[in-house]
Amino acid sequence: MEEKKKFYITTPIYYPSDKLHIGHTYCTVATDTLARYHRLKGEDVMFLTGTDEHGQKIEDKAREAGVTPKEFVDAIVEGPRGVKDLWKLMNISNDRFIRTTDGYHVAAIQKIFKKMYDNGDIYKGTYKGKYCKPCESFWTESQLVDGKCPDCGREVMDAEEEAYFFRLSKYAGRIRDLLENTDFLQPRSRVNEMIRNFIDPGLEDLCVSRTSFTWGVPVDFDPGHVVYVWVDALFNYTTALGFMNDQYSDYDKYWPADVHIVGKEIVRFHSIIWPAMLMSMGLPLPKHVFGHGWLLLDGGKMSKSKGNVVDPYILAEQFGVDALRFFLMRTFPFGSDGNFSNEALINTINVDLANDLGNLVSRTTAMVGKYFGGQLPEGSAEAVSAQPFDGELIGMVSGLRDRYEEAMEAFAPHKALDEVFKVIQRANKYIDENAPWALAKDMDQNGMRLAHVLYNLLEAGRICGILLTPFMPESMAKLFTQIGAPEAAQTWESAAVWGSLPAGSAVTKGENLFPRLDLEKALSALEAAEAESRKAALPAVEIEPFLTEQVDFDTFCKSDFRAVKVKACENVKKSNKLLRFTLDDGSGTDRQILSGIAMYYKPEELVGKTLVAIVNLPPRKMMGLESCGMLISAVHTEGGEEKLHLIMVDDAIPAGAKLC
Ligand code: ME8
Repeated sequence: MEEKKKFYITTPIYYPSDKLHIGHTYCTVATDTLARYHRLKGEDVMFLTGTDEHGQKIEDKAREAGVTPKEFVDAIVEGPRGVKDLWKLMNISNDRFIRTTDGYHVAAIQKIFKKMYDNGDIYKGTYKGKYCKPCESFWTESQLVDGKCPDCGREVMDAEEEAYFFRLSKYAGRIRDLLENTDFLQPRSRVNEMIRNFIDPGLEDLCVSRTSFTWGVPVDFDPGHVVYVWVDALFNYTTALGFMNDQYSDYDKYWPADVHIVGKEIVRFHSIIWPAMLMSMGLPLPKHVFGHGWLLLDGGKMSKSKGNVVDPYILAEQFGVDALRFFLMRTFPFGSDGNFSNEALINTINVDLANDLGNLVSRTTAMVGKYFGGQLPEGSAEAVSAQPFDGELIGMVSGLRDRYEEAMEAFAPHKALDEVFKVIQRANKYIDENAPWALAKDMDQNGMRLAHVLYNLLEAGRICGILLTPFMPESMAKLFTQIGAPEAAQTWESAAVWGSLPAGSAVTKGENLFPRLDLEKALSALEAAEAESRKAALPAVEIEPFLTEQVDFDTFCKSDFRAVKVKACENVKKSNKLLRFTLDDGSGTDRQILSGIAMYYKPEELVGKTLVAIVNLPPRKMMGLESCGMLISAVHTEGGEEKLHLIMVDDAIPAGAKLC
């Protein structure tokens, strides 16, 4: 038997410092779609994803959270709604998941580091320069942009310490050649960026160890040093196959990778540092690195720190996993930046999925049901009184697989979808051109022609369904059931063979694959879900920390707390905070207290209530009015909202009673 073609594809391994957002989901869905496409073609695919769990940022975040770094990353990777849960929800078909804290990986990294040290490519020196903590990146002064990190634009800090260096400069010529003269890095525009920003200014040796924190792979021959997180991270692509470890044994089978899919800000690591280290190790280079663009929100990159994250869980729950996967691949040309918006998502669902694809399937299956009881007669595949538009549709559909394949091979899933949707639109037009409802008026005369028209529509739907499977696996399985396509008519081969659907297949009009959404309603449901989830993410009830400083008894006894009865209460003019209280404090003379609680109480609710006040504070003027004392209330935070309750006491307690 002919050996299957191997295809090894990877996503970046995610940094679990926060929950993942729709930008990360974009990258993984794209990679999954490509992996599924290669499986559809019958290839032996290895699809790797995982998490990159070391580094100072994680160490810092864990300290802030009061847990160990491992506990911190475990919660984000394995915990509810964590990384693994998200990939499961999004129907990501990775064959393997690596965590860089896995023991086999850590041990392999130590061996790899030692090997590059032994061959002279790693040496000890002193690191002086700038460090961007959020990006875990070292920079030289000349690489900074306006004194800030060139990747994220944030402040960098001075760093100086004894460190190991990798002789990146030694590989500058070979890297330039790789970038300029091969198709290693794609799209081509990324090559120009790399040459201009990094190769032309001159490659400097790279600092590859740190001593200022401990959360990393220890350099086993020099205690105190941990391996730079990017060295640790990049080699995941090989250790996850079993390179320098016994955990797996697929290295010889799958390496070199066919493609690493990465976001544009990490192209530098994958197209310069990574090949240089592989050269140093004497290993073959991956065939391609593809640098995709960013999903932007309001023109800026999404990031948790900017607070404009879009939660993929909410989007998938509101609109369905397949609709979300489709939207990400359909809307943003892979390789360019794109603006994410909820409106665009809803519109794409309505236009492409509900109108074009959904309608084609539901109209066709409904008509097969209505006119033929759900089964076309034998012979309906044969041309009956052929019309020019039959040829046009069949011609377009027959060549679709090749056009789609060309786009997918060029890492352009958006172009592949463009081709499929041109066919879907053509097929919908074919319905109108043939007016099946008119043909159905005279079944004796036109019955076979009608059956042929419907067969052509089912065939167009089937072939589009096959090619859409990598994008929307679950929905396309439903489509095949509805049009009655047997397994043999769902294959890649059959997508190039018009007429593969047996004419008498059982067709059923099932549920609408993609119901139409009401834009306004969908948007407000989304906003409500986002607000709910933000609230749920906040601690339920938060109380003020206890004071550690003690107060002696005599001082405490100096505070004169009294029960006071509200005789009158009103809003203070021109203030939206202050209420003015007239109080009976038992002395026979009214007491006036002003309190900034107008957002919590209406004045009329308080009249007649007995409250607690401290009455021996020095009088204060507020908005020109004198306040003689302070009302006591309880405060806490609930679901992120500040709550306040005045202390009210039993009516049995007379005004003026001392509290002690
Ligand atoms: O970079 N739009 O991890 P990471 C599109 N651990 N893609 C986005 C995005 C957005 N708004 N935000 C993030 C790392 N990404 C390293 C990788 S690989 C050996 C180590 C993409 O979690 C980003 O471009 O910060 C990157 O490709 C991926 O998400 C992981 O980012």
